[in-house]
Amino acid sequence: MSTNSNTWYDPCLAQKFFRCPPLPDTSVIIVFHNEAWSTLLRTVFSVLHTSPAFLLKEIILVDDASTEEYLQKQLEEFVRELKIVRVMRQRERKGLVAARLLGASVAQGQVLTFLDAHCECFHGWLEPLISRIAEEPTAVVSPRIVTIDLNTFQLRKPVANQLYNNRGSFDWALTFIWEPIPKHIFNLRKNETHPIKTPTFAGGLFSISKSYFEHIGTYDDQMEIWGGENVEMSFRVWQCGGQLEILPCSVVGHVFRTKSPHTFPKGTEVITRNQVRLAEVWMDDYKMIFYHRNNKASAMANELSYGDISDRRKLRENLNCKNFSWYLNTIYPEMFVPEFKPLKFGPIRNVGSKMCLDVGDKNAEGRPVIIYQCHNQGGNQYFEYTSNKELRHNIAKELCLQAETNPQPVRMQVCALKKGESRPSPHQEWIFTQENLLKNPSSGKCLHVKEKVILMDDCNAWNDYQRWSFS
Ligand code: UD2
Ligand code: MN
Repeated sequence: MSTNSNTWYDPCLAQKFFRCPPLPDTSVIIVFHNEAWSTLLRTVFSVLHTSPAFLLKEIILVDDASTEEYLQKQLEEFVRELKIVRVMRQRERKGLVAARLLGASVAQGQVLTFLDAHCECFHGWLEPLISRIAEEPTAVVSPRIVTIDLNTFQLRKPVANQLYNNRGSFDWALTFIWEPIPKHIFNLRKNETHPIKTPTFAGGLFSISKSYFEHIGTYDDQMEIWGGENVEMSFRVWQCGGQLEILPCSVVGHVFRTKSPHTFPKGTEVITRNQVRLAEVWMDDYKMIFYHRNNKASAMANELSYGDISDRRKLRENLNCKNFSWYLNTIYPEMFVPEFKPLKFGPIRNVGSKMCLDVGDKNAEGRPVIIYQCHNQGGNQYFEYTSNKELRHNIAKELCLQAETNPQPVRMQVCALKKGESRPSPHQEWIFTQENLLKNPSSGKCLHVKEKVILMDDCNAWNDYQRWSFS
């Protein structure tokens, strides 16, 4: 028996993990590309220092064609002393999926535990993960991830006795995001020892039974470099009968970076390609919601230039996986599903300035909208005119164009109309008039570009700065 030597939460501390029948052991797989020596070794040593020996079979470091000199011979010689640590090389840069698959293919543990190369494991991190898999072999389990400060490299320990309150979500551009656990679910939580079901996972730090990993189709091995594989695996695990969980008693630190440190040998388009592959395999008609928001993805889908996905479709069939609508209704009923066929969607061009309405920033909530060169990429210039006559920008949050009283600029605000309702708040209702004005009926005013500021003004069909086209 091993006790969880976690120090920040009594119920976690009190957990006992029995060795009879013996718990499975695990191979820890850490893939890296040009990772700094200190962060990589910190990850390795923290695993060695915090994992009970009987659970830790080996640590496999998989180098994804790093070019840094110190990661070559020097690294191999250094870890040779550590006995259960070894280095494998992927000669050609292929990305994290291929590297993880290479590690998994030689792993000897019964459980695979993946970690990013800039982590620090906290005492007692491993026992909950392994014992949960022993109890439920179809569970794919993640630790609670805490932040290692990007500048000071300090680990921010969890606040004692505060219940963990995050789970994984995604937006309709298919990026993984965190969200607070909805109140009605949070209120059912008794303590941290219970698994939290999560609609998606961050994808870097998790344990899975090795045989279940193989059963459920490992990864899409055509996904390159970085991105998309976490959302793919999230949908796949749920749709094909598994479960994704966060175990808050298990705590691991991770350095979250603000900018990608990676080079993309074939361009960042590989991320879009990975996303299109996952949308085509798992999302059924809901893929259209993604394509509306990402013109490049939509073009790739039309040109069929995302590679062959027949093996992945076959996998879905062989495993008898449920459809995406089941996933949304059963696993993630809280997810807002935008309209499949809004009345109009795309960029909104102002006739007078020949520029486009733009939310200006990814976090657009509460910000004035701006006018910007039309770029036809979707993103910040994506709007849809819903059947309820709102102008929504809804890639992540559901934001609506809101008429303010002149001289206040017009802003993006959280849409007042919620799932299942049909009348928008008066300030968020818009009519496209025959003269191409955008009119807010409650105030009787029209959307107007005045010296680059967008505000409400008396309607004037002769003023091109009040005329708009939705392409
Ligand atoms: C998150 C995940 C990451 C992965 C990614 C989506 C966490 C904490 N992190 O972003 O694991 O799922 O989303 O793809 O859940 N790497 C390579 N070759 C490459 C690129 C990256 O080996 O071409 C390695 C990299 O050194 C690192 C790991 O893959 O160890 C993940 O990359 P990241 O740390 O840049 O991803 P992150 O944390 O931003
Ligand atoms: Mn990372």
